[in-house]
Amino acid sequence: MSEDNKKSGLPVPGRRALLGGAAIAGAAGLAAGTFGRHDGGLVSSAHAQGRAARGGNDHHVGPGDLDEYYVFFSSGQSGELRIMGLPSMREIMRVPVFNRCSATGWGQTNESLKILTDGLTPETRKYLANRGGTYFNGDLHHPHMSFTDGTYDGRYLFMNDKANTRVARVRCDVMKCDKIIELPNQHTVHGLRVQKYPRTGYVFCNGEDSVPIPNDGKTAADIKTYQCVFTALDGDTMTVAWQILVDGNLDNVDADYQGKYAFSTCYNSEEGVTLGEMTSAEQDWIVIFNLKRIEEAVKAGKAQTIGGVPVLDGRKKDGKDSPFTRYVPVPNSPHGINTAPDGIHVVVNGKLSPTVTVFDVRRFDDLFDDRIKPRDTVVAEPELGLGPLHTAFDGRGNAYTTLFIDSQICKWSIAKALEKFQGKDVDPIIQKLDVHYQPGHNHSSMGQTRNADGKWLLSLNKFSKDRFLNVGPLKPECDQLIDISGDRMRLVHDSPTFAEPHDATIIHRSVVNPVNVWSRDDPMWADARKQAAADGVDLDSASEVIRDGNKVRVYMFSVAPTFSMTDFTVKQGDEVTVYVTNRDMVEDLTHGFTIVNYGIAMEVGPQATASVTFKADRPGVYWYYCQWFCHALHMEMKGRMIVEPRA
Ligand code: K7E
Ligand code: CUA
Repeated sequence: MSEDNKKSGLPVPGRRALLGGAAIAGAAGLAAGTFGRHDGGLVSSAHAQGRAARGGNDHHVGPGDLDEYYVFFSSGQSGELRIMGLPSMREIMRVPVFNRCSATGWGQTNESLKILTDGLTPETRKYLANRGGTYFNGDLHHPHMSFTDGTYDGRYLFMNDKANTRVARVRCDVMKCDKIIELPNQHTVHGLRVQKYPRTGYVFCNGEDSVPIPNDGKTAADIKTYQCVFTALDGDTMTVAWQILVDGNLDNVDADYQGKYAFSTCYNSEEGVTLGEMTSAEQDWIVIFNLKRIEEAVKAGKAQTIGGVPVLDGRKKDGKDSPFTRYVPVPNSPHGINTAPDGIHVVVNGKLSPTVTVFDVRRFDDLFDDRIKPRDTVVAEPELGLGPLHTAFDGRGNAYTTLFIDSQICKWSIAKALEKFQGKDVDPIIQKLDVHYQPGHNHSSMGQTRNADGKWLLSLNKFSKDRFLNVGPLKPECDQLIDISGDRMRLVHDSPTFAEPHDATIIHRSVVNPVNVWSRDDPMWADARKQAAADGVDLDSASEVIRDGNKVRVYMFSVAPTFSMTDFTVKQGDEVTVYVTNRDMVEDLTHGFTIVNYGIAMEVGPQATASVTFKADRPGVYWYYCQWFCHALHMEMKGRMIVEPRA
């Protein structure tokens, strides 16, 4: 029972009556096939009765009120991280990561370029040398917060770039990206989750596509030389701890609550390169990684160094398992893999199979010691509906699985699924709820931790079709908020989002504690501090132009509504670096620095320093101005850059 139900003192429907109704809905769901709308009537009548009568969660957040949860959303091919409030579903902030950002200058400031380029492999650096030094796009799928002792600890968020094989870290104190690393040897990184216990620790990264290692073109046509890689990053240093070669490919990943295992789904055990080949086998598998054995082997020097990182071999040889991995067959093309908050069960979602496969992690020790067979780790395999992709949990023993093809969320009982697998005549399905339409990921509040609180569920739907005003052929996604605090799911809110939130993490606000103002000695502008010291100027108070050959460094500060320099002069062809320090200490007082017709813009947060380097190759007068509204005289917060023509 939820807090709200307890408080309201309303009777909660008996489990027995509920299951009776659910069983009928469930059976109808399976029989009616693909596009049934079994629960529509229930939902709207529930809505009409109103929340008070039902005793559900209140999703209304009034003006000035704060949300109870942060939602950290991915943005898919937009490449950024988004922060929403739940239950209001208001978008609160966007954090540029793999994209470029016009507002903040991400991808243009020296501080962001350092983060975007430092972790690239030498080959990529070479490739990007004449293309601005960094990629312009990213495909951010999976944002996950660091853990301590099985729950979120508020330190970092980690996220993958499927498009350019990178992993980024966002600092939760300032909500800015501080590290990006490209994974060597790997081609794409898709599934990403973190070590839950004892802490993060590792960030687990699935390679999805296979290429030769090294990918230098010598064997490009020979698909037998293609190889898929699994990576464990060290989340503290953002360096590769180890990699391991696997058979097949890798899709999604999760970890246990003991700190012993990570496990990934594989949808291409066929190692095919066309759709037909990839889906031809009746079964694929999950790979289980034995972290302790891998660590010991790396420590004992048994790993090969490839691309500068230690690599072990987790492939089968002549049908025999490696010490590091076990492959467990599951029905065709599994997708999501989700560890339940009970710390015991892991749910693998069938995608092309109407089933989910439930594992008991306590059996993995026996599996690695060869005391049981791979499939002996399976404890349930209920049939839920068409296109199961991802599963969320409420901490009360229920699971919520997205059915992509059926456009539904299926709520089911883990305990009942286990009983059914034992041969008992029970139906694990409790309720099916229509969502609109084609859900991918779904998420419950705190549901990926030990502290799942069973209040809210988000369904991230890939298609919105008719749910919003028509905006042309490109439609938004549709994220739906579902109240799961009662015995039945209740849809309470639709929210459009731009391309394309795959995944989200719903975190109670008590865990997340960002600052309001930067600390002056933040590492973000350590290079600027170093340069200023070398130039003998004080970042906090300097208004100076330092000439160093044809390199010119301009130091200024800002206090609303002025820059400390009304103008500065450089020569055509100079390489100019402008450092702006925001001396305002007031919460929410961000300044900016934009140079007109030079394509230059950056954000300068309160107490922050930001810098940008460019070639002053256009002579003339160019006004610079502050582009973040900061004062009644914000329009007047400007000055002139004078570029003297070369004779
Ligand atoms: Cu879209 Cu998590 Cu990349 Cu499933 S993944 S839907
Ligand atoms: Cu400073 Cu607007």
